[in-house]
Amino acid sequence: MLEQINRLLAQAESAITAVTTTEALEAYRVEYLVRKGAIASLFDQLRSVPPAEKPGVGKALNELRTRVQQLYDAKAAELRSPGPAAERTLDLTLPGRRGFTGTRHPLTRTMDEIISIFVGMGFGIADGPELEDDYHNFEALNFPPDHPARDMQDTFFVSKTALLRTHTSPVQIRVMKEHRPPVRVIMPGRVYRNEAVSARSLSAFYQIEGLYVDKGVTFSELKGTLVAFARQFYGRDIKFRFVPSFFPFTEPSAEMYITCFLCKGKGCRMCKHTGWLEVLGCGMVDPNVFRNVGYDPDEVTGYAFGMGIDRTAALRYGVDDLRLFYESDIRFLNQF
Ligand code: 2NL
Repeated sequence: MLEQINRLLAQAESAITAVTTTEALEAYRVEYLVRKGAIASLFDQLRSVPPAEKPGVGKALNELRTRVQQLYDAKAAELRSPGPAAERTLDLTLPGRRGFTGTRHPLTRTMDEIISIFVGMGFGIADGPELEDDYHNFEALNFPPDHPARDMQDTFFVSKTALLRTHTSPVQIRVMKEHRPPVRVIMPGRVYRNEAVSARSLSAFYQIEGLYVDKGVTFSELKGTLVAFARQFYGRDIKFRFVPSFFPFTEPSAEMYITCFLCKGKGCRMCKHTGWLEVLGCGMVDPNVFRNVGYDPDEVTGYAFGMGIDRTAALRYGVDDLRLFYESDIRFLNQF
């Protein structure tokens, strides 16, 4: 009898380890613990045990019942607890959840794209300080002493002599002072203007300028390069025109326009009903600028151009307020 009890105990202990569902647990209970179960039937046999052995067998039977009940209770608690429960409900056939990855800011994308187009044409990249002096930001660039841009109203002065650069052109002055021609570089960077912030103008924004100086550089090359750029950036089939303009540092100077890609030239809000969009300013480097950096204007010529990245990105993506680029509103940024 004691042997039978031990065999049943070993069987019950091994069987509980195979139980992983509430259904299997219920079958376990029915096998061992109910009134007609395996343990109850051993209790029934207690009647035929010789009286001298009864106390010992009875004790062993009680221990068996207690032990199997404990195994059952522990398994029931385990199946109710969240750990194994979660495992049981893990559905490996469900499609995976897409992880969150960030994207580049629209201004960064625009900047990178413009840079890569010019790098592809053989331009190098240069940068320089954002804190400049009057000489590099104005004087060397042929701004007359009384030019309005030199006024506190238009430029952020940090001290009597230090100012926040209003364009990236001072970098070109530094590059030309350090290197003999040929020079072919673009200068991307942040610039500052003391202006009221509005949908159309910011007090801090990004600009990219380009400069090519060598013997015999012509206005035709300027046009060819900028048209090639605009076709890559805005599309193969754009139409363009160059309109005379003025900058202190170039002569002659021009602005480049392309046909409005929103209305295809018919006139809309984006092109202010002209059918044309201004995309950049450009010109042949003024001989005075060359003299200021120690180049001989009788020996070399060059062209330069500049465009605002913020304006360019706004045109490209149809954004009607430049301030949106700086508000970090995820609802805006998620669209790019
Ligand atoms: C614009 C127009 C321009 C330049 C920038 C330049 C620089 C040197 C000499 C001559 Cl060192 N020119 N830069 C020339 C023409 C236009 O920018 O609309 N920028 C936002």
